[in-house]
Amino acid sequence: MKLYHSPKAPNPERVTQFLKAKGKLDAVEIEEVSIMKQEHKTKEYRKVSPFAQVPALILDDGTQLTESRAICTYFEGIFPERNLMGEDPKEKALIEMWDRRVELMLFIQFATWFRNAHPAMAPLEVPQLPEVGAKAEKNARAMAKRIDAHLADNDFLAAGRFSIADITLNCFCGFAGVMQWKPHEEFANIGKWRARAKDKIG
Ligand SMILES: N[C@@H](CCC(=O)N[C@@H](CS)C(=O)NCC(=O)O)C(=O)O
Repeated sequence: MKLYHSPKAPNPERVTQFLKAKGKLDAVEIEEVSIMKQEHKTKEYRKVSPFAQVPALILDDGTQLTESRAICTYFEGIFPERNLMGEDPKEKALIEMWDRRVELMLFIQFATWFRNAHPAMAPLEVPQLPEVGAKAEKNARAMAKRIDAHLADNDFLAAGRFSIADITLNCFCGFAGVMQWKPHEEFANIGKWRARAKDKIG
């Protein structure tokens, strides 16, 4: 099994932090792909990931898996300890609910802002649309505020314990720095939560 990874890119980081939290990072062969050098757009890499995205996981039988959450679901199945996606139907649903909220309402909004506003993204986002970026920034900031309010009464995002939802939010906090935004410094509850989450990832 081989994992194609781009260090510092948030979706690949979601998978490696997930493995790290399980103590299984060393169990997987990792090959690095440079997005900035556009290595993910080569003919060779498109055989691994037809949509030219990172991460991608190739199983020993040749099965291709992309989408960071789907790859995490696979790892949750083969490395059940520590459980990060829920033990019972209620936990599974709560964790998925928060993970999707973070991904769709914060992470993707932020990525849309970044891709449409940052000069380094110009070769990848053609054309860049400043108005789209501005709208997405507003959405991301509003969602960060809602998450901060939720964390005022909760140590972790979902089900009263550390889960993939916290990993997704932790990756987001690191990624936000590309726009000089530090939600964990701007929002006190996110800041306290992040210290707890980092402790669990190791
Ligand atoms: N929904 C996908 C998104 C994957 C994705 O967008 N990966 C980024 C890196 S964080 C990428 O490959 N970007 C290359 C590009 O946009 O050209 C997932 O969760 O894995």
